Parts: sequence; structure tokens; C-alpha cells
Amino acid sequence: MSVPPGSIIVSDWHRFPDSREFFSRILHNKKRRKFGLLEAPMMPPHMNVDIVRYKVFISGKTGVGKSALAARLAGLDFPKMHYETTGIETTVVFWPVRLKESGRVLFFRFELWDCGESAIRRFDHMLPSCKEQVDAILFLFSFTDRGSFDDLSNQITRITESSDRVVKLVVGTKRDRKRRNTFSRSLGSSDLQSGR
Ligand SMILES: Nc1nc2c(ncn2[C@@H]2O[C@H](COP(=O)(O)OP(=O)(O)OP(=O)(O)O)[C@@H](O)[C@H]2O)c(=O)[nH]1
Ligand SMILES: [Mg+2]
Repeated sequence: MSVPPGSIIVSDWHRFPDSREFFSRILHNKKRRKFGLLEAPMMPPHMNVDIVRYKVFISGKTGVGKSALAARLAGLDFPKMHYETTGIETTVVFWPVRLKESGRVLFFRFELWDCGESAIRRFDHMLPSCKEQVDAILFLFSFTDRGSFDDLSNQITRITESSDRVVKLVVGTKRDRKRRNTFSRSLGSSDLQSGR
């Protein structure tokens, strides 16, 4: 049975007072703490909070905004200049959630894998490492680059197989830089739907 999005967790739990104790574990001076690959939020021993891990691969043409998205999801500023990512960079993002039915609290741990497009082309082992045991792939296109959108279906077929049980999500970047006459004006909402 398929479950509609948002029906399992309380999606706006971060607004409720009882979430504060948990969010304080991922925040420092109102900013997100940085977590290394082996680190996790510290909880008092009597509060047994399980961690659910997801590996997320961010895919897209060079300059489309993969590193910027990873930084933004981690609550960090991203550089205004384009610095090509020369290999794989991982970013760990924790987010506490409350399950709707049981009221149980969990920490989601997203491990974001960001690999520069040119590194993928240059080194054969990069893509298989990013795809290994991946749970979700974000396919990025930029609202300022029609080519990045047209290339999406190629990318999805190149990176995934139809038998994959990986969640696939299409994400548009640089919407804030969208000018009049950029291609987004000619796209219908059905073009922009994400697929599995
Ligand atoms: N205004 C605006 N700029 C963005 C956005 N996302 C990315 N950028 C800019 O686009 C440029 C390229 O972004 P990156 O995140 O470095 O691109 P990338 O996909 O990681 O590129 P490679 O590492 O070469 O594969 C940078 O100058 C970012 O500041 C956005 O949503 N809005
Ligand atoms: Mg990059």
C-alpha cells in the first residue's frame, strides 16, 4: 500500500515546544552544528532516540548547484563563486522527527554525497561509489540553464536502472535568478513533477 507523503511524520514538529529539547541537540547559537561522519547528536542516556540513516546522492551538470544545495541543507552559506568539486564531498545532516501514530521520536541522518561532474567523467570509480547502497538520488537542473533540464531523462537512465528501489527526486535550482524569458515560463507543472 502506498503511503501519501507526510503521513508518517509530523511535518511541522519543529514548530512545537516539545521538539525544542531535540532541536537543541543539532543547534548551537541558533546555527546548525556541523557533524562529522562518525559524530551524532548527544542525548541523555534515559532518552533512547534511534537514528535512521539515509544515503542521498546529488547529481547534475557542473555548476548546476549541487554543492550549494548540500551546504544549504546543512544550514551553511554557500560560496558565491563556482568552485568545481574535485572529488566526492559528504555532508551529514541530522533532523529530529516525531512519528504520527506512535509519537516516537527519531533522528533522521542524511548523508549527502556530492561529486563534481568532471570528477565523475574523469574517474570511473566515482559514480559506483556514489550509487552503492544509495537510498535517494536528487537530480538537479537549473532554472537558468535549459540544457540542464533537457539532460535530466538521460541522466536518470544513465544513473539508475528500472529495477532500482531508489527514491528519485528532481530539484530545480537558481529559481531566484530566473529572469523573464527563461525557459521555466514555458514548462507546465507536469514537466516538473518528480518521478520514482
Ligand atoms: N543565485 C543562486 N546561485 C546559485 C544557486 N545554487 C548555486 N548557485 C551558484 O552557482 C554556482 C555553482 O554552484 P555549485 O554548487 O558550486 O555547482 P556544482 O553543481 O557543485 O558544480 P561542480 O562541483 O562543478 O559539479 C555557484 O556560484 C553558486 O553560488 C541558487 O539557488 N541561487
Ligand atoms: Mg560542486
